[in-house]
Amino acid sequence: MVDECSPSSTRPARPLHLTVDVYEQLKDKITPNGFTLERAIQSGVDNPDSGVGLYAGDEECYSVFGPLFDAVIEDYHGGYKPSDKHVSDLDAAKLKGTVDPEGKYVLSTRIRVGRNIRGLGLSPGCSRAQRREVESLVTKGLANLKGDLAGKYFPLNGMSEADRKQLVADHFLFKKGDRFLESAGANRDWPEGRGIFHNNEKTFLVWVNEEDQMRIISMQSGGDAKQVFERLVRGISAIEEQVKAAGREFAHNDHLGYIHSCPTNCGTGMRASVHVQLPKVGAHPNFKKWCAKLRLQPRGIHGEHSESDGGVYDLSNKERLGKSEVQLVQTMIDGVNTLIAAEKALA
Ligand code: ADP
Ligand code: CIR
Repeated sequence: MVDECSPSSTRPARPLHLTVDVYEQLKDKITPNGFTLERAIQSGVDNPDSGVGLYAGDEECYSVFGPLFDAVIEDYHGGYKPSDKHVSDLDAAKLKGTVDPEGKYVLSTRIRVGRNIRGLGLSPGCSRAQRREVESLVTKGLANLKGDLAGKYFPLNGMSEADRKQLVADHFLFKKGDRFLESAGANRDWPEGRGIFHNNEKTFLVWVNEEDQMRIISMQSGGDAKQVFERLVRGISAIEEQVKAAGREFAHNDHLGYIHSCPTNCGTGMRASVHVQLPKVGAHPNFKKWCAKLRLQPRGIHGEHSESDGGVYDLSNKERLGKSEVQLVQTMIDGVNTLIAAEKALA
């Protein structure tokens, strides 16, 4: 059932999925890991300006609270139905073209995916012991990576404030979760169990125990999305091998793809972004409309909920579920090139 929230001055009307019926049906249910409906909706209750307002504390939330998660997923992911199947495709050779071939507009390209390990709680619902187990398992695996993927793990606990700030300013490291993640319970015991792994060049990075247990990231200067994707795919596969060697597996199913704490990330968990200079297009009153039409999500250059700086925007694929990784990187490449053409036309 879908009703309309009453419009307020601070937020647009949008479908309400937590109806009285759904609440009554789910309010006393609990997952095997002990996660409740109350905890899943806490972020949305505390933050009425949430875009989604729902988090999973474990993989089972998606089935135990299915009537709510299914409705939110169908709404966010463009009509994705409970019977739909998600197909992954990580073949970098299929990508066509590159972003900004003239090299005039794109400053850098970054592609990240999220991964979580089956049986260990997601960030809003994991125990302290589970979080430590994730850190130990993941960092042991990362220590075995070879070649250009080899690097070092830097725990947040004990990192100097100057180093931390520099890594954040250089777009490599996450900040403490925002008010949405705080209410969701994802910041508990901060900074314990969290950290960042990176190779020497800082082109391959893994965030440990942030919003998801792992955020696997490939990034570099310029617009060679194919090279960034190719490195990411090798990284994912090397990490999966390590996870399997430890007798574990990624949380995944044929319907939701890779399971994430936020239902917006299910499927590929992938965000392929560029930092791109578009001062004229970005200032145009139709900018957001154009992005929506091109299936792009604009962000500021200091991460989600930040503002643009000097006409530079973070543009990425908006969708993550029901389309493959290759399709979504291609959406980003094609959409950004369209906006670069518009920028030239406005000049
Ligand atoms: P996520 O992509 O992991 O959902 P954020 O939007 O918060 O999270 O971005 C995390 C960090 O990555 C921020 O510092 C952001 O500026 C940086 N970032 C995102 N895209 C790019 C890019 N194309 N080039 C350089 N840094 C980027
Ligand atoms: C919201 O509902 O607005 C926040 N919980 C964030 C939703 C987007 N999810 C995300 O960036 N992972």
